[in-house]
Amino acid sequence: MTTFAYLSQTGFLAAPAPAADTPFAVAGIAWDGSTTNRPGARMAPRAIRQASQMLCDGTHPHFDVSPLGQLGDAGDLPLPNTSLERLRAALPAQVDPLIRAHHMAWLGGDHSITLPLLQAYRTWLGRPLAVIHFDAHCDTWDSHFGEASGHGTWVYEAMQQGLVLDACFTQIGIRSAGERAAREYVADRGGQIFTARSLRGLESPSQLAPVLQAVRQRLAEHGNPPVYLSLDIDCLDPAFAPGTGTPEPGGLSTSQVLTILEELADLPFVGMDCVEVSPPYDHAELSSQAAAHFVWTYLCGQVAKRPRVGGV
Ligand SMILES: [Mn+2]
Repeated sequence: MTTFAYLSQTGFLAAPAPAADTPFAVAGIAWDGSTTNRPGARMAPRAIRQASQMLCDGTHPHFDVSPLGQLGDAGDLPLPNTSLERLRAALPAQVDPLIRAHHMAWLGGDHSITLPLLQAYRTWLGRPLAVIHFDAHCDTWDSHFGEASGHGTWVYEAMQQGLVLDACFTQIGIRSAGERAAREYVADRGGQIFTARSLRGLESPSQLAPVLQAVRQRLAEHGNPPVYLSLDIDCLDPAFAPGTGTPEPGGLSTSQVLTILEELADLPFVGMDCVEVSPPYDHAELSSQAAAHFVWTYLCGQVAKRPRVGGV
């Protein structure tokens, strides 16, 4: 089974297909059937790969490592692309072997892909995960324009399904319109929310130190559980990432996000996704460049601290 999106192309950082023992891998989930506003995220994996070509040898200036040699690109998963139910039904057979073989970075796709990914990690690890969630949107709605599941419901569903540790769920960059019950849902469940407003003017490691410390302390209080990173590109201000489906002005800067990713790289991460890049609405590849830098920074932070979390 193939989709239009399953095309031969150069891998992320020009990495080859992963071998069985390749420590790290990326894979694309080119699905945007749950987008509620501007579509196009199905085209993001190839745009992010294209943007990553500018990273040359991949050596990161902060971590002083390159993931090349330890990284493979498994391409875009061949999946149904018009039915969320069928997409989610088809995902485990492809996702499960990848997360057991490699530390994965998933290239979305809209944000509805994160729920089945968390289900896969929850099953694999046998325990709920901590989550660090960058987003303009809380994604805690219990229905989405008349549908029970979509790209704005996965946080609610993940908590309802026991996939995540509510107290170790951290949201960063939240600012969209929404009723209090949705906006504060994660905090009401015991998690932490750092709104975009609360982060205005905080960019350097020292300025962000209270935020970083709060995240660390919460994880430490719960035995430092495995952490999943879900990074919606619309956490960024549209000035930094115009190419996204539901842009929200007044967002984070690329530097703010990079500071947090760099400073928290030592947390026990088990995987990440970067979602909601919409290339048709991008300008000068700003959004796909930011996404490529975020994924690359995450991977370099993990490469720098090998051996891997969990020993796999
Ligand atoms: Mn969002």
